[in-house]
Parts: sequence; C-alpha cells; structure tokens
Amino acid sequence: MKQPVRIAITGAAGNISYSLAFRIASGDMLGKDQPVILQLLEITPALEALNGVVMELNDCAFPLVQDIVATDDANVAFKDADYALLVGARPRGPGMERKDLLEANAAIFSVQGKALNDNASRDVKVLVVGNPANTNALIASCNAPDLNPGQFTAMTRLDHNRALTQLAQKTGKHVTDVEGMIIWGNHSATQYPDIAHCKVAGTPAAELVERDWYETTFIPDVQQRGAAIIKARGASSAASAASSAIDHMRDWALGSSGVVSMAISADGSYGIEPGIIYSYPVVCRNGAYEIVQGLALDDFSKQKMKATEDELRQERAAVEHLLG
Ligand code: NAX
Repeated sequence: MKQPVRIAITGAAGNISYSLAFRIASGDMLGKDQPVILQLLEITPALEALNGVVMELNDCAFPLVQDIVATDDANVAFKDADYALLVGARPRGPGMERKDLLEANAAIFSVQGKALNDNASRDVKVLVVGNPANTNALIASCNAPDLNPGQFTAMTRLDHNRALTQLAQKTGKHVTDVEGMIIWGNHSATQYPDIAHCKVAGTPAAELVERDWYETTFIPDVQQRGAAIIKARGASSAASAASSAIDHMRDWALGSSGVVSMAISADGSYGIEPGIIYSYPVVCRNGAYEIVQGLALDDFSKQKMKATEDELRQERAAVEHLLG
C-alpha cells in the first residue's frame, strides 16, 4: 500500500468541488492505488455547508480516503499538502469593476500563497482554478518565495478539452484522434485556441476544416464556451471544470499521453516575456512539465498570442502592489 498523499482543495463547498472532491476520493486523479487525505478549505460562513460535503464523502466509504480535514484556516488546509487545488475565489458582485474583482481575489490569493509557502510540502503542485486564474496563480506564487514559481499553474485544460471536442465533432472523428491542440495565454475570452499544429487521425487539421470556420466559429466558440454553458444551464461549468482539473493534475503527476495546455510561469519561450502565468503547450513526464519548443508561428498566431499576453500584463499591473 502506498503512503497517503495530502490534497488540499479550496472552495470545497462550492459547485466545482462538489464534483472534484468525490472524483479525487475515488482515485480518478492519482490512481486507484493511491490513498489520499483530503484537506478542505472554506470561508467561515460556508463551514456548515462544508460539513455536509464531508458527511457525504464519508457516506461514500471510499477505500482510498484515509482522513478528511475541514477548516477555515489556510495554514491547516495546506499543512504538508502535496497537491493544492485552489478553486475558491470571489465571484464578480453587482457593480464590481474588473479591477475590483482582480483586487478582491488578489487579497485571497496572496494570503493563500503565503500559507502554502509556510506549510505545504516543498514539492507541492499547485493548480489555480478560481478566476481570474492566471493572475491569481501569479499572486500566489509571488507570495511564496520559498517555493519555485514552476510549482504554480493555472487551468486552461477545460479550454483545451473544449477545443478538442469542437474539432473532433467538426471533422467527424473522436477526441482521441486529435493531437497537438494548443491553448495559448489567458483563461479568458482573449485565449488563443490554435490548431495550426494539430493533426486529426494523422492529417493536419488545417487541411480538414475551412479557414473561415476556424477563425469565425471555432475560436470564438471555444473562447465563449463558458458563457454558453451559463446561458444553457443557468449555472457555470462545474463537472467539466472538475474533470479538467483532474486531467491537469493527473498528467502533471503521472505523465501526459501527448501535448496538453497548462498555464505556467512564462520563461521567455515564444517571445512571451517572463512575469506572467501564460498557457503553453506542454508535455508532462516524471512529475514535471516541459514546454513544447520549436513550433513555427505565423503572423495570425503571433498577433493572437500578443493580444492575450497584453491582457495578462494589464491584469498584472492592476495588482502589482500585492505581488509580494
Ligand atoms: P462557487 O461559488 O460555487 O464556489 C466557490 C466556493 O469558494 C464557495 O463555496 C466560497 O465560499 C468559496 N470561497 C470563496 N472565497 C474563499 C476563500 N478565501 N477560501 C476558501 N474558499 C473560498 O464557484 P464554482 O462554480 O465552484 O467556481 C469556482 C471558481 O472556478 C470560480 O472563480 C470560477 O470562475 C472558476 N472557474 C474556472 C474555470 C477554469 O477553467 N479555470 C472554469 C470553471 C469556473 O468558471
């Protein structure tokens, strides 16, 4: 029997976590042979609801779950955490400007970054899901000087998975036939879903779909998919977001079967200046990710990648004073 690993989840009484916690507990993230200790964080007013989630987790009698901690103290939730999924965030309230939203979340993620720095395993792998995810991850990382910035990532895997399905359906193939999908940049409407390096069942995607469909349907549909879900469901993506968070962490920990998209600390690759968390194509192996290098970029791609980079720089400028 393997030693249990500690998995912290924030916003644990929220919608995404209501799917996420149960799938992690059943072994979907780290395997059916990996025992887990769940360390669940909520704000104080949500502790009663969190207690209900814990009761349900207990009622599942999951063989892999060794212990469950429920708390409103980030220092307790992140204690010795091997994995931290930061899902809880402040949603946009009435009359709130984008800058107010960035600031409200910056306050949360600076505290959580510090708590990770002070308490988590030195090898902790951090995934930020709560929006604005890229900039929240940057703030957490900047407030965790003893951890490597490479340990902080943000989720664009849901966008990646959405793009896979759109292209597979358009070409009449299965998602597993699509390789080389890339989401560049921010998890926002400026993200750039790029099929220039994609193959579908071995054929370049660009030969299978019309350029016009790609530019005027595919790209905006992937960018706006979150809004379309809200319109249809009356609530934001939850199970699909949880599923993608599991994909992201599983691949990071256990290896990816091909190219996947992860928002990570920019290192200058593809001309993206360091200092932001930017989504890149990566391959994961041995518990680490590596940016796929050497892809040729045309002017269309360069312009889209720059637009989403510019937005991330603006977000960064709005919270500069909280970067630690
Ligand atoms: P919910 O509002 O259902 O749940 C959020 C939970 O976080 C609430 O229970 C709240 O009490 C808790 N919370 C707030 N502040 C906290 C803090 N400081 N510490 C601990 N817990 C805190 O939202 P849900 O639908 O679960 O979505 C969570 C976040 O994911 C949102 O920010 C949302 O925008 C974001 N998303 C990100 C996606 C991505 O692809 N990166 C896609 C899905 C989703 O939209």
